Amino acid sequence: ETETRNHHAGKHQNGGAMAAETSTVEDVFDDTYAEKEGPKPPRTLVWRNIIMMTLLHVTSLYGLVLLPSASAPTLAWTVVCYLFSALGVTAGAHRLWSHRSYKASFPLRVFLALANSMAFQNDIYEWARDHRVHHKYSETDADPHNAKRGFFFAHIGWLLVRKHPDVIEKGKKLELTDLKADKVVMFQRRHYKLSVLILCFLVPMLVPWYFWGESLAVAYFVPGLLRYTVMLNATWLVNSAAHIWGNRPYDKTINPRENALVALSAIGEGFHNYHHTFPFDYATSEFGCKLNLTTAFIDLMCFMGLAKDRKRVLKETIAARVQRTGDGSYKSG
Ligand code: ST9
Ligand code: ZN
Ligand code: ZN
Repeated sequence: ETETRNHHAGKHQNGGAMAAETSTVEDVFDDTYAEKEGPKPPRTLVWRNIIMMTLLHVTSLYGLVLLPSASAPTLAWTVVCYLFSALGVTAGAHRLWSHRSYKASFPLRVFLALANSMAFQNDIYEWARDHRVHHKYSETDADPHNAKRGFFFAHIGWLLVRKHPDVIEKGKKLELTDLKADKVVMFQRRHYKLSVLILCFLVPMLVPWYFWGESLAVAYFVPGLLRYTVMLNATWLVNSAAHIWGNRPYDKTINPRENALVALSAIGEGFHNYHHTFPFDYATSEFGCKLNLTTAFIDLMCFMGLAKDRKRVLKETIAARVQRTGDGSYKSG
């Protein structure tokens, strides 16, 4: 009830025009859902995923071995690919498409969809659907990466087993018309496999080989596989580490926490107690650009006229919430 009110309060800061469109975003915790009684359904391993993920991590270790033989431009390119793919998740799938926390113009959405394919974390539609159930049914059977099932499950285990039936049952009831109406999202979904082949594997590998004569092996294993694996793990740490370790200055009744290390590697997505308390805030943090490259990027896009209507929470709303539900660890700034 309070959550809902806060949610709308946040929206109205940007004028009534936003309200009609965004009031359908279902990212607010639903405390009316109760897990089903009785024994949990059996855990079904998905061997294809277990084998592929193991292979990916082992071959990425070879990328680490090759790292010293990579040229300086290849290392710089690796960082570019990391940031580019990370933004496709943070500014794209997460803050724009899952939470609708700001509006992006068509060219920016195309850019973010391309970056998102480079991240290869499921298509935007599937990512945002899973993410909305994660917020709405956080840390219950209907949460795809329910952190109550432990670090490993929240981190990677959830991608290696069949989903709990409640995830699918609840997910099918979510309001997703905004995603279905976005031509960029639907185009990426239709051409997902091809876009991943090109953007996650071919482009990172061929650019250093073609433009500055890097060996194909280094180009494949470093900006390709190693970059992909590190970026995946940085993302997964939000679900595992930031649901386990850190302070809860905004709401001590939920598990998500403020974790600066995760914020750093996930370019701004580690302020997870704040984010689960105020999921519609475009900065996913009270403190704007601090340890938060994604917020700086969205600000830059607004400055360039490619984005608008950033939603923020009023300072008074935050202060009241800290008083009411915080764990006492709150520090301003
Ligand atoms: C990856 C994703 O890594 C990472 C997401 C992380 C999220 C982080 C969030 C934190 C905050 C943001 C921080 C960002 C930080 C970024 C930092 C960057 C540095 N609702 O899925 P299936 C339906 S992906 C409704 O097969 P199974 C579905 O439509 C890595 N319906 O379930 C289908 O129905 P139909 C690469 C749903 O069989 C049916 O159910 N990708 C929902 O249980 C079956 O769907 C992989 O590794 C829903 N929520 O299999 C692939 N879910 O047939 C991983 C499903 O009618 N995925 N449905 O269409 C899989 O292989 C499978 O999904 C599975 C489950 C094995 C995990
Ligand atoms: Zn979370
Ligand atoms: Zn979120």
